[in-house]
Amino acid sequence: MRKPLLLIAIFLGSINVFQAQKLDIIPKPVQIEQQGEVFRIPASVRLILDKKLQHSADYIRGEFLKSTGITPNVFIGASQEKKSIVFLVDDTMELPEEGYRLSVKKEGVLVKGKSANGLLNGFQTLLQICSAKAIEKGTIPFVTIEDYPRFEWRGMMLDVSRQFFDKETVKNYIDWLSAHKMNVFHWHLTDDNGWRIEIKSMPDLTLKGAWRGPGEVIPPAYGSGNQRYGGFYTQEDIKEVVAHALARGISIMPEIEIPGHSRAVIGAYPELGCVITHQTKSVQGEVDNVWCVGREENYQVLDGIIKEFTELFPFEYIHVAGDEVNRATWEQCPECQAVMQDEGFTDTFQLQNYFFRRVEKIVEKYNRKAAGWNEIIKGGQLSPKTQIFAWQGVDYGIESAKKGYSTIMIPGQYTYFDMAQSASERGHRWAAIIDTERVYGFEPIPENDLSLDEQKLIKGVQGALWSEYLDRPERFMEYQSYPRISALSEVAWSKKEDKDWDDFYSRLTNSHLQRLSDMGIAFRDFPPTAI
Ligand code: TNX
Repeated sequence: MRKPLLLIAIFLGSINVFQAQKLDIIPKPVQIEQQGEVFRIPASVRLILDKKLQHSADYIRGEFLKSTGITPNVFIGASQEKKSIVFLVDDTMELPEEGYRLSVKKEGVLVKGKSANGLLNGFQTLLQICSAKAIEKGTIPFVTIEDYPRFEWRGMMLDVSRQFFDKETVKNYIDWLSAHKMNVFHWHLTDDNGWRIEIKSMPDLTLKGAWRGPGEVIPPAYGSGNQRYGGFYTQEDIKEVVAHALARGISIMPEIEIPGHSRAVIGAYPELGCVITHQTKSVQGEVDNVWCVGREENYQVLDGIIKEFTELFPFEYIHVAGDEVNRATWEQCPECQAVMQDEGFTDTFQLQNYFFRRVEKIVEKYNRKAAGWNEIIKGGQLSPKTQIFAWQGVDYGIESAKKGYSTIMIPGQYTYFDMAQSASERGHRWAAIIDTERVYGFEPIPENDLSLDEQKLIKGVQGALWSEYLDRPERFMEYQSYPRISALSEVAWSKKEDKDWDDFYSRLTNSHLQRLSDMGIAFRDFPPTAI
């Protein structure tokens, strides 16, 4: 008697699984149930947005039209009218902050979340459902979804110093992140090869420091030939991009590269560097690229720069770098040596720690927290609020968490998208050759090496696109980013136990690559479209 029932159950179960896969959502939601029927979107559909989502109204209207071909009538406020699509904040819901529930029924579509960003995540899922290959345009299958992220920090960094990307390109980049439910854009705004943000109190940072090549203070670099090359964002541009990101649920963490990687700054304001006779080179072969940390006036200058950053960026973190500092410079600098003697330091990592303790104080004075690359945990304690970005490898993230710091895993070996994707492709190779499957296989929590409390300090995961090798038309940046960021988004969002490369690959190739194409992304195809 029981066997047939069991068989029917297995049969129905497999239909359900089959249907769920047809929606091809990336990153994969936590729970999804389909009912088989569809909601037909009326031509005059009403989209009713909670007032907490007002800042996203234009964005939502535009994206809905692109995905469905239907222009919605958008209303702000609360209403449960039939056949409409309703987005409602309910802060009493038992769901993580950025989670959402989505239901599509005969009566209409309801997206509920605890926060505006939760609703935006639900909106991205809705857009993906509407654009899945198996779905008839203008319809939405009946479905119930409950979904929330695994990690609260799901970031991506773009280096706009080595190559400059204009503000429209950056805005597009942010749109694509948002489509993958990523929530932090880490904007690497300064480096040896160009300072890209207008600072009113120090105009030469951009007048001089944003340009390289003949006649400029920064030598030509990374394939830009002998042409004058450069560009920067005005403060108005920055405000525009920050608002654009906010409407898409993305926070922007700006980065100021200090005290190393500062050739552009020191070219523009030589007095900020150390006065030394024997130059040594940084890892990337630069000279004169380190701030003098022994000169008192430099801390006032930094205070002024950080102040302007905090006026432009509302996010809680300011990234103050600290990677690959050519500390040998400080060994020859009398002012740095004087500080070392006064403080009783025996090595330059202690001097680096002294510098960052002072920078943290400035950042915290403006009610923000500092973030930095993993080298800054050397040489002494930091403020417990400071957040560490473990780029040199998972072991560095383990060390950071063991020391009690909030840690973001961004290991070069898995999430550096400037690395080549196969042996024959362009890109850096120092960390690894990284194809999409390798990114997908990355596990950010090294369970065997950390206690449960330490594991909680792994706040999230991030990718990085350094741009030394992006010296080709802009679209090369897209080729390096996608679909590797699609894989990263699933590492960051979906449950560990739900990860399955074959299943991801089928969702990717079945529907998602087409979505990337529709967004205008010149992604790397399978097999690669060679470069
Ligand atoms: C190391 S990652 C750097 C960057 C380079 C990158 C190239 C990090 C914090 N520093 O300056 O662009 O390698 O892969």
